[in-house]
Amino acid sequence: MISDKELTRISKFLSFVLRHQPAAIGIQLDQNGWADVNDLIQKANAHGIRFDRETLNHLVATNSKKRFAFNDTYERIRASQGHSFDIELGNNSQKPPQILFHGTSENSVQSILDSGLKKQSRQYVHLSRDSETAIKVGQRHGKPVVLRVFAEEMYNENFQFFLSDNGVWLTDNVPAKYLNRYNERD
Ligand code: HQG
Repeated sequence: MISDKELTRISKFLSFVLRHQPAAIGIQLDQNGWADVNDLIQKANAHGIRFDRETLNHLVATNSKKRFAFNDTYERIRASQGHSFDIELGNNSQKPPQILFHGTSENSVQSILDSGLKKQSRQYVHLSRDSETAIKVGQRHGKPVVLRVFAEEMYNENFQFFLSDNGVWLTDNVPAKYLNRYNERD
């Protein structure tokens, strides 16, 4: 049985090639972000990341954030969000909840409150429905801070929102006027 540590290593590798650098192992993604599963396995193995189809199925099914998805025929795989290049995820714009959350670090807060949330190196700004998720996201960058985004108001003012297959809300940018610092006691 494969260890959790090894699964995490493969998951990080898949995030790297399916979201950011497919060319690093010589695979190609189509405009919707899909890679051929057999090609992915073969080229990953050739680059020293060894796993088989069974392990990949297990990883996709058990991944904590459901980061990856197969197509209907299980011949192709893609990352559900998080890309650093433009792909068509095929999710239609939809009305978000009134409030969404963004987790960041104390170091970035002032800049965000001044200039808004920017997508930085990714295709979208990532938002969550609940503040707990935002805390976890923020912790990746340092002392976590949660920001509240007035998503419905943005939507009513013609900003687009997309819901990824794994439940992450995506939007292009959040101007500072639609943001404030969230305090659980509010
Ligand atoms: C910050 C993980 C200064 C922003 C997570 C964030 C998520 C600014 C950082 C997903 C700024 C970008 C994405 C501004 C934004 N000034 N800093 N104006 N605007 N920032 O990693 O949202 O585990 O690209 O606050 O769970 O942290 O990989 O984005 O701190 O869903 O599946 O710039 O990645 O998912 O950092 O995380 P990131 P993120 P996975």
